[in-house]
Amino acid sequence: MAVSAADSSGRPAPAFDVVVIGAGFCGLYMIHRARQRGWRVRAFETGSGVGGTWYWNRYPGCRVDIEGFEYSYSFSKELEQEWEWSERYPPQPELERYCNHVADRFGLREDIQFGTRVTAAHYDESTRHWTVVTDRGETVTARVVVAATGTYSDPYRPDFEGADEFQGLKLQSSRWPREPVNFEGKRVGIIGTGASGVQLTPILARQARQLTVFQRTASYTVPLQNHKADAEDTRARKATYEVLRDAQWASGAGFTTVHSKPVPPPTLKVSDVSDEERTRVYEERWASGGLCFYHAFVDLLVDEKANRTLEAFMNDKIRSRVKNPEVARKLTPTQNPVLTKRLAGDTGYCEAFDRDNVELVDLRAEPIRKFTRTGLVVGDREVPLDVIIFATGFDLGTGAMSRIDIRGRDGRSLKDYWSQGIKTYLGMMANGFPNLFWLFGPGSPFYNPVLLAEYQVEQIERFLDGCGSGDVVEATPAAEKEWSDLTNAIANMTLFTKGKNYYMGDNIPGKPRAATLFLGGFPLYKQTCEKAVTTRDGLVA
Ligand code: N01
Repeated sequence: MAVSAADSSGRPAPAFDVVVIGAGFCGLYMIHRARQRGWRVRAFETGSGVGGTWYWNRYPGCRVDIEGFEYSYSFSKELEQEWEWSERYPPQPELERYCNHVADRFGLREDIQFGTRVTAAHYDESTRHWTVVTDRGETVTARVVVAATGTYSDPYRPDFEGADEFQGLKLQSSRWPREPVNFEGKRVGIIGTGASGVQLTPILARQARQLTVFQRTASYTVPLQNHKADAEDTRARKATYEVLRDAQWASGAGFTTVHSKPVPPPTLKVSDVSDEERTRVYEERWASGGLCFYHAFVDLLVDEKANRTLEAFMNDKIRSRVKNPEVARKLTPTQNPVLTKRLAGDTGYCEAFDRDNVELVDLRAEPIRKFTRTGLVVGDREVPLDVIIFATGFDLGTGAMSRIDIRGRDGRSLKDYWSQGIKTYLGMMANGFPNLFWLFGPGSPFYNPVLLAEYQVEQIERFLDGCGSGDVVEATPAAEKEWSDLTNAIANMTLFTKGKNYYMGDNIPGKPRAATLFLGGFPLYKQTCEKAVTTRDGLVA
């Protein structure tokens, strides 16, 4: 795409070549590339700073559960070498600092308008421009709109009876206040036991007078084995960074390490190895910590028998971590095959329930009936509380984009378009929405979000570079259908469809059940993108 001027057919130039919505990891890289190309870019960010997920999720204990070396940009060798992670799994404040460092180092801040939410984006067929409207009443035009609005960014808070009556403090994990909250002497309740609830629990167990964790579905958790960074290890890893990056790009999900060393993608099925070897592999990965079980064997997410071997291993670990057998029973997941409700990396989660001041409430036995002025009624008892924390998740993928009134050709609303199921081409665009792209959104692969940002931004550039004098790119209905069918067909081959989970949209009442993310692995995604940008078969000419 050429820098905007009046185009060859004499249409006037828009105010910007590209409008970017959001300044998290994805938005920052989009801004950087647009600047490098000489495109006039304007980004709008609701928050007062950069970081996206790492700006909003500032609850105690929040940290990434992919190693910092892997969860960082690869586009600048200088950045890789100069940045120092202080821990194996960096905490939220450090990730936010990293995003600020990137914004300053590459001069991105001047193109970001903070404290501004985009409320609408409408396509005008006659000018082939988008008109973008903000909550400050501004209107700007752009040739291209890129939604970098995040996939875990639209908080979901269930509608509980009487929720407004509660007189204590209500907090949402993903909208945590900037000022520290003092929990000393307080009776605190956490609703939700996904990754956020799992990280909050052990910290609040130490701070609060009484902590009650309200669990509807237990999560499998694996100790992170986090530790402070070691100078010698950091030096060695920086010296071999390229080996790590190659392994990441070749992997299915963009995280590859075991004991902090990259390993190749798995080739063996569980049944290819003896029981002893399988246990050795599981123990090694347990000792390594975190998410590495996702790449232990090729069939863990597609074969129920294989999956059950890991379940049995994990169930034993829960029993070994918790003294009270009744609590261990409640903490043992029964609803979803292991790895399909996302594994949570934890630091002392199970052990926290051995404390006298911590109670686990099984909401399947005692459902939440209502909120009162002074607490929560579960089953036939009231739990008195001073603070209630909602760690109740997100409307994955579609949530953030559907909040914006996005209208494509002929006034087609994106929210309506997706109301019967998600339709995308390569998880980056949709038919009827020319020059609208999104990053790590609906239909995108389940992959390390930082590297995915880099990959998708570069594909968007390639799509735009090949679009000729009309400067418009749009997916054909056939290409969109093919990609969406493939996304759902692959999901149906996996165990993700066997339980209820946010990947299938099950956590949001009324959301049609469909795969929100592409689960076929990054290599297949990349191969399909390469073909798409080379042949351009899937694009409206
Ligand atoms: O959200 P979740 P999250 N009554 O959707 C429960 C990333 N992340 O914020 O399973 C009672 O996982 C719900 O129960 P159920 C990461 O990708 C990463 O914790 O629907 N409970 C569930 O237990 C993660 O997966 C980190 O039955 C209700 C919980 O709320 C993703 O963000 C840290 C309920 C929501 O869990 C989301 O994690 C944090 C109701 N009506 C987040 N409605 C890292 O470590 C919902 N729940 C990097």
